[in-house]
Amino acid sequence: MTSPVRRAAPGWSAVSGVVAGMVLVAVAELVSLAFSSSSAPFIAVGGAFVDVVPPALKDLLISLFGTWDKVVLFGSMFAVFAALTGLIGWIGDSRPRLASMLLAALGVLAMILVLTRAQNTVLDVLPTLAGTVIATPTLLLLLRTAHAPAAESAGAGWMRRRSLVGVGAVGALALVAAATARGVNAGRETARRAAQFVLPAPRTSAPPIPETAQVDLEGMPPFVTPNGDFYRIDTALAVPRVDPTTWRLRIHGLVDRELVLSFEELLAEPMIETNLTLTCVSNGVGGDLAGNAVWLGVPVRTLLERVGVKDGADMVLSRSIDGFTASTPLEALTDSRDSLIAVGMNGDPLPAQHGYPVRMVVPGLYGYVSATKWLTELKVTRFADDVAYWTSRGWSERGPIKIASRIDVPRSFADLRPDAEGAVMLGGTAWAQQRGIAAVEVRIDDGDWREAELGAEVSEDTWTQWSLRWEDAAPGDHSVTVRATDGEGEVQTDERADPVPNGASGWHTVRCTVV
Ligand SMILES: Nc1nc2c(c(=O)[nH]1)N[C@H]1C(S)=C(S)[C@@H](COP(=O)(O)O)O[C@H]1N2
Ligand SMILES: [Mo]
Repeated sequence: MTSPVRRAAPGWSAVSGVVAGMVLVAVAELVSLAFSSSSAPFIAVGGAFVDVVPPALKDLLISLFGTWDKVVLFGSMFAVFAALTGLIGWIGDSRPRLASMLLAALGVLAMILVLTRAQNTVLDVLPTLAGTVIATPTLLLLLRTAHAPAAESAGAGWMRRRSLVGVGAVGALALVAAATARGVNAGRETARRAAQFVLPAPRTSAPPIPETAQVDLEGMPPFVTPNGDFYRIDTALAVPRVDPTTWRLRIHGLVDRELVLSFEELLAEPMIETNLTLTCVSNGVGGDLAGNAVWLGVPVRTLLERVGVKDGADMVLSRSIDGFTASTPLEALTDSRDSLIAVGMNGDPLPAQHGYPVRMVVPGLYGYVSATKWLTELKVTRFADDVAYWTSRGWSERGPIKIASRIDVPRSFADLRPDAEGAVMLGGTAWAQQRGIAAVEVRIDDGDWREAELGAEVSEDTWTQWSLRWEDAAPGDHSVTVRATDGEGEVQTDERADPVPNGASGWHTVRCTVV
Protein backbone atom coordinates (compact mmCIF):
# COMPACT_ATOMS: atom_id res chain seq x y z
CA MET A 1 0.00 0.00 0.00
CA THR A 2 1.36 3.44 -0.82
CA SER A 3 0.47 6.32 1.40
CA PRO A 4 -1.65 8.99 -0.22
CA VAL A 5 -0.10 12.32 -1.09
CA ARG A 6 -0.56 14.75 1.80
CA ARG A 7 -0.57 18.50 1.90
CA ALA A 8 1.75 20.28 4.31
CA ALA A 9 -0.04 22.00 7.17
CA PRO A 10 2.67 23.72 9.29
CA GLY A 11 0.10 25.56 11.43
CA TRP A 12 -1.74 22.40 12.41
CA SER A 13 1.56 20.59 12.90
CA ALA A 14 2.65 23.26 15.37
CA VAL A 15 -0.65 22.77 17.20
CA SER A 16 0.09 19.03 17.24
CA GLY A 17 3.40 19.78 18.91
CA VAL A 18 1.78 21.91 21.61
CA VAL A 19 -0.90 19.28 22.20
CA ALA A 20 1.67 16.47 22.44
CA GLY A 21 3.67 18.58 24.92
CA MET A 22 0.54 19.05 26.96
CA VAL A 23 -0.05 15.29 26.93
CA LEU A 24 3.49 14.80 28.22
CA VAL A 25 3.01 17.19 31.12
CA ALA A 26 -0.53 16.01 31.89
CA VAL A 27 0.49 12.34 32.08
CA ALA A 28 3.57 13.19 34.15
CA GLU A 29 1.53 15.37 36.50
CA LEU A 30 -1.12 12.69 36.97
CA VAL A 31 1.42 9.94 37.59
CA SER A 32 3.41 12.17 39.96
CA LEU A 33 0.40 12.33 42.26
CA ALA A 34 1.47 8.84 43.34
CA PHE A 35 5.02 10.08 43.91
CA SER A 36 6.41 13.23 45.52
CA SER A 37 5.37 16.66 44.23
CA SER A 38 9.00 17.33 43.35
CA SER A 39 8.81 14.45 40.86
CA ALA A 40 6.48 16.52 38.65
CA PRO A 41 8.57 17.81 35.74
CA PHE A 42 7.30 21.40 35.93
CA ILE A 43 8.12 21.64 39.62
CA ALA A 44 11.54 20.06 39.17
CA VAL A 45 12.47 22.18 36.15
CA GLY A 46 11.16 25.33 37.84
CA GLY A 47 13.08 24.43 40.98
CA ALA A 48 16.28 23.96 39.04
CA PHE A 49 15.67 27.32 37.36
CA VAL A 50 15.14 29.05 40.72
CA ASP A 51 18.47 27.65 41.89
CA VAL A 52 20.40 29.21 39.01
CA VAL A 53 18.62 32.57 38.84
CA PRO A 54 21.14 35.38 39.47
CA PRO A 55 20.37 37.28 42.71
CA ALA A 56 19.60 40.55 40.90
CA LEU A 57 16.94 38.83 38.79
CA LYS A 58 15.42 37.07 41.82
CA ASP A 59 15.31 40.42 43.55
CA LEU A 60 13.73 42.11 40.54
CA LEU A 61 11.08 39.38 40.29
CA ILE A 62 10.23 39.71 43.97
CA SER A 63 10.05 43.49 43.77
CA LEU A 64 7.82 43.28 40.68
CA PHE A 65 5.55 40.45 41.69
CA GLY A 66 6.05 40.06 45.45
CA THR A 67 4.74 36.73 46.62
CA TRP A 68 3.14 36.17 43.19
CA ASP A 69 6.61 35.27 41.94
CA LYS A 70 5.76 31.56 41.75
CA VAL A 71 2.62 32.09 39.68
CA VAL A 72 4.58 34.27 37.29
CA LEU A 73 7.34 31.67 37.08
CA PHE A 74 4.95 28.83 36.25
CA GLY A 75 3.12 31.02 33.72
CA SER A 76 6.36 31.92 31.94
CA MET A 77 7.53 28.31 31.99
CA PHE A 78 4.29 27.25 30.41
CA ALA A 79 4.65 29.87 27.68
CA VAL A 80 8.24 28.80 26.92
CA PHE A 81 7.22 25.14 26.88
CA ALA A 82 4.32 25.86 24.51
CA ALA A 83 6.65 27.79 22.20
CA LEU A 84 9.22 24.96 22.21
CA THR A 85 6.71 22.22 21.56
CA GLY A 86 5.03 24.36 18.90
CA LEU A 87 8.38 24.68 17.18
CA ILE A 88 8.93 20.94 17.46
CA GLY A 89 5.51 20.32 15.88
CA TRP A 90 6.30 22.78 13.11
CA ILE A 91 9.56 20.95 12.39
CA GLY A 92 7.54 17.74 12.41
CA ASP A 93 5.47 19.00 9.52
CA SER A 94 8.26 17.91 7.19
CA ARG A 95 10.33 15.74 9.54
CA PRO A 96 8.03 13.92 11.96
CA ARG A 97 10.68 11.50 13.15
CA LEU A 98 13.07 14.29 14.07
CA ALA A 99 10.22 16.03 15.88
CA SER A 100 9.43 12.99 17.99
CA MET A 101 13.10 12.66 18.87
CA LEU A 102 13.23 16.32 19.92
CA LEU A 103 10.17 15.86 22.12
CA ALA A 104 11.73 12.78 23.70
CA ALA A 105 14.92 14.80 24.25
CA LEU A 106 12.89 17.44 26.11
CA GLY A 107 11.50 14.66 28.28
CA VAL A 108 14.97 13.29 28.99
CA LEU A 109 16.24 16.76 29.88
CA ALA A 110 13.36 17.14 32.34
CA MET A 111 14.20 13.73 33.82
CA ILE A 112 17.80 14.81 34.36
CA LEU A 113 16.60 17.94 36.15
CA VAL A 114 14.21 15.84 38.26
CA LEU A 115 17.22 13.78 39.35
CA THR A 116 19.16 16.88 40.40
CA ARG A 117 16.54 17.88 43.00
CA ALA A 118 17.77 17.32 46.53
CA GLN A 119 14.77 15.39 47.78
CA ASN A 120 14.30 13.15 44.71
CA THR A 121 15.34 9.56 44.15
CA VAL A 122 15.70 7.58 40.92
CA LEU A 123 12.05 6.51 41.18
CA ASP A 124 10.98 10.14 40.83
CA VAL A 125 11.83 10.13 37.11
CA LEU A 126 8.99 7.66 36.47
CA PRO A 127 6.23 10.29 36.02
CA THR A 128 8.24 12.18 33.39
CA LEU A 129 9.29 8.92 31.76
CA ALA A 130 5.64 7.84 31.49
CA GLY A 131 4.69 11.23 30.03
CA THR A 132 7.48 11.05 27.46
CA VAL A 133 6.72 7.46 26.46
CA ILE A 134 3.08 8.33 25.81
CA ALA A 135 3.61 11.77 24.28
CA THR A 136 6.17 10.75 21.66
CA PRO A 137 3.94 8.34 19.64
CA THR A 138 1.02 10.71 20.28
CA LEU A 139 2.95 13.41 18.46
CA LEU A 140 3.49 11.15 15.44
CA LEU A 141 -0.21 10.30 15.35
CA LEU A 142 -1.26 13.92 15.67
CA LEU A 143 1.17 15.00 12.95
CA ARG A 144 -0.41 12.47 10.62
CA THR A 145 -3.83 13.84 11.50
CA ALA A 146 -2.66 17.38 10.84
CA HIS A 147 -1.69 16.51 7.31
CA ALA A 148 -4.65 16.50 4.96
CA PRO A 149 -4.77 14.02 2.05
CA ALA A 150 -4.61 16.06 -1.18
CA ALA A 151 -8.02 14.84 -2.27
CA GLU A 152 -9.79 15.78 0.93
CA SER A 153 -12.42 18.50 1.13
CA ALA A 154 -12.03 21.33 3.60
CA GLY A 155 -14.93 20.07 5.71
CA ALA A 156 -13.59 16.54 6.02
CA GLY A 157 -10.17 17.93 6.98
CA TRP A 158 -11.69 19.98 9.79
CA MET A 159 -13.59 16.96 11.11
CA ARG A 160 -10.38 15.00 11.31
CA ARG A 161 -8.45 17.82 12.90
CA ARG A 162 -11.12 18.15 15.49
CA SER A 163 -9.63 15.06 17.09
CA LEU A 164 -6.46 17.09 17.55
CA VAL A 165 -8.35 19.81 19.38
CA GLY A 166 -10.07 17.03 21.35
CA VAL A 167 -6.80 15.51 22.54
CA GLY A 168 -5.62 18.99 23.46
CA ALA A 169 -8.75 19.64 25.51
CA VAL A 170 -8.47 16.31 27.33
CA GLY A 171 -4.79 17.03 28.04
CA ALA A 172 -5.59 20.47 29.41
CA LEU A 173 -8.37 19.07 31.58
CA ALA A 174 -6.09 16.35 32.93
CA LEU A 175 -3.50 18.98 33.77
CA VAL A 176 -5.97 21.14 35.66
CA ALA A 177 -7.32 18.06 37.45
CA ALA A 178 -3.83 16.95 38.46
CA ALA A 179 -2.88 20.40 39.72
CA THR A 180 -6.12 20.70 41.69
CA ALA A 181 -5.74 17.23 43.15
CA ARG A 182 -2.22 18.11 44.24
CA GLY A 183 -3.42 21.26 45.98
CA VAL A 184 -6.34 19.51 47.72
CA ASN A 185 -4.10 16.59 48.73
CA ALA A 186 -1.45 18.83 50.20
CA GLY A 187 -4.01 20.79 52.22
CA ARG A 188 -5.64 17.61 53.56
CA GLU A 189 -2.32 15.98 54.39
CA THR A 190 -1.14 18.94 56.38
CA ALA A 191 -4.41 19.29 58.25
CA ARG A 192 -4.39 15.58 59.06
CA ARG A 193 -0.79 15.64 60.25
CA ALA A 194 -1.22 18.83 62.21
CA ALA A 195 -4.14 17.24 64.02
CA GLN A 196 -1.83 14.37 64.98
CA PHE A 197 0.11 16.31 67.55
CA VAL A 198 -0.74 18.70 70.30
CA LEU A 199 1.61 21.61 70.84
CA PRO A 200 3.36 21.23 74.18
CA ALA A 201 2.89 23.97 76.73
CA PRO A 202 5.83 26.36 76.92
CA ARG A 203 8.00 26.39 80.02
CA THR A 204 8.25 30.16 79.61
CA SER A 205 5.39 31.93 77.89
CA ALA A 206 5.86 35.00 75.74
CA PRO A 207 4.87 38.17 77.62
CA PRO A 208 1.28 39.13 76.86
CA ILE A 209 0.92 41.73 74.14
CA PRO A 210 -0.48 44.98 75.54
CA GLU A 211 -3.45 46.36 73.65
CA THR A 212 -1.56 49.58 73.01
CA ALA A 213 0.98 47.76 70.83
CA GLN A 214 -1.66 48.03 68.13
CA VAL A 215 -2.14 51.56 66.79
CA ASP A 216 -5.85 52.09 66.45
CA LEU A 217 -6.04 53.47 62.94
CA GLU A 218 -7.80 52.11 59.91
CA GLY A 219 -5.33 50.59 57.42
CA MET A 220 -2.74 49.60 60.04
CA PRO A 221 -1.59 45.98 59.79
CA PRO A 222 -2.43 43.76 62.77
CA PHE A 223 0.37 43.75 65.37
CA VAL A 224 0.45 39.96 65.30
CA THR A 225 0.31 38.74 61.70
CA PRO A 226 -2.26 35.94 61.28
CA ASN A 227 -0.64 32.77 59.90
CA GLY A 228 -2.71 32.95 56.73
CA ASP A 229 -1.45 36.49 55.97
CA PHE A 230 2.20 35.91 56.87
CA TYR A 231 4.52 36.68 53.94
CA ARG A 232 6.02 33.61 52.33
CA ILE A 233 9.43 33.55 50.68
CA ASP A 234 11.26 30.40 49.68
CA THR A 235 12.71 28.58 46.72
CA ALA A 236 10.23 25.69 46.99
CA LEU A 237 7.83 25.55 44.05
CA ALA A 238 5.82 22.79 45.67
CA VAL A 239 5.56 23.08 49.43
CA PRO A 240 7.63 20.17 50.79
CA ARG A 241 5.51 17.63 52.63
CA VAL A 242 7.37 16.37 55.64
CA ASP A 243 6.06 13.44 57.64
CA PRO A 244 6.72 14.13 61.34
CA THR A 245 6.69 10.40 62.12
CA THR A 246 9.79 9.84 59.99
CA TRP A 247 11.28 13.33 60.45
CA ARG A 248 14.69 13.54 62.12
CA LEU A 249 16.91 16.44 63.11
CA ARG A 250 20.57 15.59 62.80
CA ILE A 251 23.10 17.79 64.59
CA HIS A 252 26.65 17.05 63.53
CA GLY A 253 29.90 18.58 62.31
CA LEU A 254 32.30 20.17 64.80
CA VAL A 255 30.61 18.61 67.81
CA ASP A 256 31.67 16.25 70.57
CA ARG A 257 28.63 13.97 70.26
CA GLU A 258 26.41 13.80 67.21
CA LEU A 259 22.71 13.94 67.98
CA VAL A 260 19.70 12.68 66.04
CA LEU A 261 16.31 13.73 67.38
CA SER A 262 12.91 12.40 66.40
CA PHE A 263 9.91 14.70 66.37
CA GLU A 264 8.61 13.09 69.54
CA GLU A 265 11.94 13.65 71.26
CA LEU A 266 11.97 17.26 70.13
CA LEU A 267 8.47 17.82 71.51
CA ALA A 268 9.61 16.41 74.85
CA GLU A 269 12.29 19.13 75.17
CA PRO A 270 11.47 22.17 77.32
CA MET A 271 9.91 24.75 75.01
CA ILE A 272 9.79 28.51 75.23
CA GLU A 273 7.63 31.05 73.48
CA THR A 274 8.85 34.31 71.92
CA ASN A 275 7.44 37.30 70.09
CA LEU A 276 9.56 37.78 67.00
CA THR A 277 9.34 39.74 63.77
CA LEU A 278 10.77 37.92 60.73
CA THR A 279 12.11 39.97 57.83
CA CYS A 280 13.22 39.08 54.32
CA VAL A 281 16.44 40.53 52.94
CA SER A 282 14.58 41.12 49.66
CA ASN A 283 12.23 43.57 51.34
CA GLY A 284 12.54 46.92 49.60
CA VAL A 285 12.13 50.28 51.34
CA GLY A 286 8.50 50.47 52.49
CA GLY A 287 7.91 46.83 51.57
CA ASP A 288 5.79 44.26 53.34
CA LEU A 289 8.07 41.19 53.43
CA ALA A 290 8.02 41.19 57.22
CA GLY A 291 5.68 39.53 59.66
CA ASN A 292 5.30 39.22 63.40
CA ALA A 293 4.30 36.07 65.23
CA VAL A 294 4.46 34.24 68.54
CA TRP A 295 6.82 31.28 68.07
CA LEU A 296 7.01 28.15 70.17
CA GLY A 297 10.12 26.02 70.15
CA VAL A 298 13.26 24.64 71.73
CA PRO A 299 16.14 27.11 72.18
CA VAL A 300 18.90 26.13 69.72
CA ARG A 301 21.33 26.94 72.52
CA THR A 302 20.22 23.98 74.66
CA LEU A 303 20.68 21.50 71.81
CA LEU A 304 24.12 22.91 70.96
CA GLU A 305 25.11 22.61 74.62
CA ARG A 306 24.09 18.98 74.55
CA VAL A 307 26.22 18.10 71.50
CA GLY A 308 29.18 20.16 72.70
CA VAL A 309 30.54 22.60 70.12
CA LYS A 310 34.22 22.13 69.30
CA ASP A 311 36.73 24.98 69.28
CA GLY A 312 37.13 26.73 65.96
CA ALA A 313 33.48 26.52 64.90
CA ASP A 314 31.91 29.88 64.00
CA MET A 315 28.82 28.97 62.00
CA VAL A 316 25.86 26.61 61.90
CA LEU A 317 24.69 25.54 58.47
CA SER A 318 21.01 24.62 58.74
CA ARG A 319 19.58 22.49 55.97
CA SER A 320 16.04 21.99 54.72
CA ILE A 321 14.61 18.78 53.34
CA ASP A 322 14.61 20.45 49.90
CA GLY A 323 18.33 21.26 49.99
CA PHE A 324 18.08 24.94 50.97
CA THR A 325 20.76 25.98 53.45
CA ALA A 326 21.37 28.99 55.69
CA SER A 327 24.59 30.05 57.41
CA THR A 328 23.97 31.43 60.89
CA PRO A 329 26.83 32.80 62.99
CA LEU A 330 27.33 30.38 65.90
CA GLU A 331 27.16 33.29 68.32
CA ALA A 332 23.57 34.13 67.33
CA LEU A 333 22.59 30.61 68.36
CA THR A 334 24.51 30.46 71.63
CA ASP A 335 24.21 33.98 73.11
CA SER A 336 21.27 35.07 75.24
CA ARG A 337 18.82 35.76 72.40
CA ASP A 338 16.02 33.27 71.91
CA SER A 339 16.91 31.47 68.68
CA LEU A 340 14.46 28.61 68.30
CA ILE A 341 13.95 25.29 66.66
CA ALA A 342 10.28 26.19 66.27
CA VAL A 343 7.22 23.96 65.98
CA GLY A 344 4.46 26.46 66.75
CA MET A 345 3.34 29.73 65.19
CA ASN A 346 0.65 31.85 66.85
CA GLY A 347 -0.67 28.90 68.85
CA ASP A 348 -0.86 26.45 65.96
CA PRO A 349 1.55 23.92 64.50
CA LEU A 350 3.61 25.57 61.75
CA PRO A 351 1.59 25.85 58.55
CA ALA A 352 3.03 23.80 55.66
CA GLN A 353 4.14 26.98 53.85
CA HIS A 354 6.01 28.17 56.91
CA GLY A 355 8.05 25.05 57.48
CA TYR A 356 5.89 22.31 58.99
CA PRO A 357 6.81 20.50 61.12
CA VAL A 358 10.03 22.24 62.23
CA ARG A 359 11.86 25.41 61.28
CA MET A 360 14.45 27.73 62.75
CA VAL A 361 13.89 31.37 63.77
CA VAL A 362 16.65 33.69 64.91
CA PRO A 363 16.14 37.21 66.26
CA GLY A 364 18.10 39.92 64.46
CA LEU A 365 19.01 38.12 61.24
CA TYR A 366 17.31 38.14 57.86
CA GLY A 367 15.47 34.93 57.02
CA TYR A 368 17.88 33.81 54.31
CA VAL A 369 20.68 33.28 56.84
CA SER A 370 18.63 31.92 59.70
CA ALA A 371 14.99 30.95 59.25
CA THR A 372 15.32 27.55 57.54
CA LYS A 373 11.93 25.91 57.02
CA TRP A 374 11.35 22.14 56.77
CA LEU A 375 14.52 21.85 58.85
CA THR A 376 16.33 18.50 58.92
CA GLU A 377 19.94 19.18 59.77
CA LEU A 378 22.27 21.47 61.70
CA LYS A 379 25.93 21.26 60.79
CA VAL A 380 28.30 23.01 63.17
CA THR A 381 31.04 24.32 60.93
CA ARG A 382 33.06 27.38 59.90
CA PHE A 383 32.31 30.17 57.43
CA ALA A 384 35.65 29.27 55.84
CA ASP A 385 34.46 25.73 55.11
CA ASP A 386 30.79 25.92 54.12
CA VAL A 387 28.73 28.25 51.95
CA ALA A 388 24.94 28.64 52.19
CA TYR A 389 22.36 28.65 49.39
CA TRP A 390 22.06 32.42 48.84
CA THR A 391 25.69 33.17 49.62
CA SER A 392 26.75 31.07 46.66
CA ARG A 393 24.36 33.21 44.61
CA GLY A 394 25.82 36.61 45.42
CA TRP A 395 24.27 37.53 48.77
CA SER A 396 26.33 38.24 51.88
CA GLU A 397 27.28 35.31 54.10
CA ARG A 398 25.98 37.26 57.12
CA GLY A 399 22.71 39.17 57.20
CA PRO A 400 21.99 41.25 60.31
CA ILE A 401 18.67 43.08 59.88
CA LYS A 402 18.97 46.80 59.11
CA ILE A 403 16.74 49.40 60.81
CA ALA A 404 13.57 49.85 58.81
CA SER A 405 10.52 52.05 59.08
CA ARG A 406 7.49 52.19 56.89
CA ILE A 407 4.38 54.29 56.39
CA ASP A 408 1.26 52.10 56.32
CA VAL A 409 -1.29 54.94 56.49
CA PRO A 410 -1.81 56.63 54.13
CA ARG A 411 -1.13 54.47 51.10
CA SER A 412 0.65 56.14 48.19
CA PHE A 413 -1.40 58.67 46.25
CA ALA A 414 -4.28 58.57 48.71
CA ASP A 415 -6.69 61.50 48.99
CA LEU A 416 -6.88 62.52 52.64
CA ARG A 417 -9.75 64.35 54.29
CA PRO A 418 -8.70 66.22 57.45
CA ASP A 419 -10.89 65.95 60.55
CA ALA A 420 -12.87 68.89 61.99
CA GLU A 421 -9.67 70.38 63.45
CA GLY A 422 -7.79 70.14 60.15
CA ALA A 423 -5.64 67.17 61.21
CA VAL A 424 -4.82 63.90 59.46
CA MET A 425 -3.70 60.70 61.23
CA LEU A 426 -0.58 58.93 59.95
CA GLY A 427 0.69 55.54 61.04
CA GLY A 428 3.21 52.84 60.30
CA THR A 429 5.63 50.19 61.46
CA ALA A 430 9.33 50.16 62.38
CA TRP A 431 11.77 47.41 63.34
CA ALA A 432 15.36 46.87 64.37
CA GLN A 433 15.46 43.37 65.83
CA GLN A 434 17.93 42.90 68.70
CA ARG A 435 18.13 46.67 69.25
CA GLY A 436 14.50 47.72 69.43
CA ILE A 437 12.96 50.98 68.25
CA ALA A 438 13.63 54.05 70.41
CA ALA A 439 12.05 56.73 68.23
CA VAL A 440 10.24 57.33 64.96
CA GLU A 441 10.20 60.70 63.25
CA VAL A 442 8.06 61.93 60.40
CA ARG A 443 8.69 64.75 57.99
CA ILE A 444 6.06 66.45 55.88
CA ASP A 445 7.49 67.84 52.62
CA ASP A 446 10.72 69.64 53.55
CA GLY A 447 9.59 70.52 57.06
CA ASP A 448 11.15 69.68 60.42
CA TRP A 449 11.17 66.13 61.75
CA ARG A 450 8.23 65.53 64.07
CA GLU A 451 8.37 62.90 66.80
CA ALA A 452 5.78 60.16 66.25
CA GLU A 453 3.99 58.46 69.11
CA LEU A 454 5.07 54.84 69.59
CA GLY A 455 2.77 51.93 70.32
CA ALA A 456 3.82 49.77 73.28
CA GLU A 457 7.11 47.95 72.68
CA VAL A 458 6.65 44.21 73.15
CA SER A 459 10.30 43.27 72.82
CA GLU A 460 13.39 44.51 71.03
CA ASP A 461 12.83 41.67 68.55
CA THR A 462 9.33 42.70 67.50
CA TRP A 463 8.27 45.58 65.37
CA THR A 464 6.81 48.74 66.87
CA GLN A 465 3.85 50.59 65.46
CA TRP A 466 3.82 54.39 65.38
CA SER A 467 1.29 57.13 64.75
CA LEU A 468 1.37 60.85 64.25
CA ARG A 469 -1.36 63.42 64.29
CA TRP A 470 -0.51 65.78 61.44
CA GLU A 471 -2.04 68.93 62.84
CA ASP A 472 -1.85 71.51 60.09
CA ALA A 473 -2.62 69.39 57.03
CA ALA A 474 -2.97 72.07 54.34
CA PRO A 475 -4.87 71.16 51.16
CA GLY A 476 -2.62 70.16 48.26
CA ASP A 477 -0.01 67.56 47.32
CA HIS A 478 2.44 66.45 50.01
CA SER A 479 5.14 63.94 50.68
CA VAL A 480 5.44 62.14 53.99
CA THR A 481 8.81 60.62 54.97
CA VAL A 482 9.65 58.42 57.95
CA ARG A 483 12.86 57.42 59.74
CA ALA A 484 13.50 55.47 62.91
CA THR A 485 16.16 55.40 65.60
CA ASP A 486 17.10 52.08 67.18
CA GLY A 487 17.69 51.30 70.85
CA GLU A 488 21.42 51.90 70.44
CA GLY A 489 20.82 55.44 69.18
CA GLU A 490 21.55 54.73 65.53
CA VAL A 491 19.41 56.85 63.20
CA GLN A 492 18.16 55.10 60.07
CA THR A 493 20.27 56.23 57.12
CA ASP A 494 18.76 57.94 54.08
CA GLU A 495 21.42 56.34 51.91
CA ARG A 496 19.61 54.16 49.40
CA ALA A 497 20.80 50.58 49.06
CA ASP A 498 19.27 47.80 47.01
CA PRO A 499 18.36 44.56 48.79
CA VAL A 500 21.32 42.78 47.12
CA PRO A 501 23.66 41.83 48.79
CA ASN A 502 22.67 42.44 52.43
CA GLY A 503 19.39 44.33 52.67
CA ALA A 504 17.82 47.61 51.56
CA SER A 505 18.28 50.94 53.27
CA GLY A 506 16.83 54.40 52.79
CA TRP A 507 13.81 56.36 53.97
CA HIS A 508 10.27 55.49 52.95
CA THR A 509 8.32 58.34 51.40
CA VAL A 510 4.65 58.39 50.46
CA ARG A 511 2.96 61.00 48.29
CA CYS A 512 -0.57 62.00 49.11
CA THR A 513 -3.11 64.77 48.57
CA VAL A 514 -4.99 66.60 51.28
CA VAL A 515 -8.40 67.55 49.90
N1 LIG B 1 13.67 25.63 53.22
C1 LIG B 1 13.71 26.95 53.05
N2 LIG B 1 13.67 27.75 54.13
C2 LIG B 1 13.70 29.09 53.99
C3 LIG B 1 13.78 29.67 52.71
C4 LIG B 1 13.83 28.82 51.58
O1 LIG B 1 13.90 29.24 50.43
N3 LIG B 1 13.77 27.46 51.80
N4 LIG B 1 13.80 31.04 52.58
C5 LIG B 1 14.22 31.83 53.72
C6 LIG B 1 13.90 33.22 53.56
S1 LIG B 1 14.74 34.06 52.36
C7 LIG B 1 13.00 33.87 54.38
S2 LIG B 1 12.84 35.53 54.32
C8 LIG B 1 12.18 33.13 55.35
C9 LIG B 1 10.72 33.44 55.15
O2 LIG B 1 9.93 32.70 56.03
P1 LIG B 1 8.36 32.68 55.82
O3 LIG B 1 8.10 32.20 54.41
O4 LIG B 1 7.81 31.78 56.86
O5 LIG B 1 7.90 34.10 55.99
O6 LIG B 1 12.36 31.73 55.22
C10 LIG B 1 13.68 31.31 55.04
N5 LIG B 1 13.67 29.88 55.10
MO1 LIG C 1 14.28 36.23 52.61
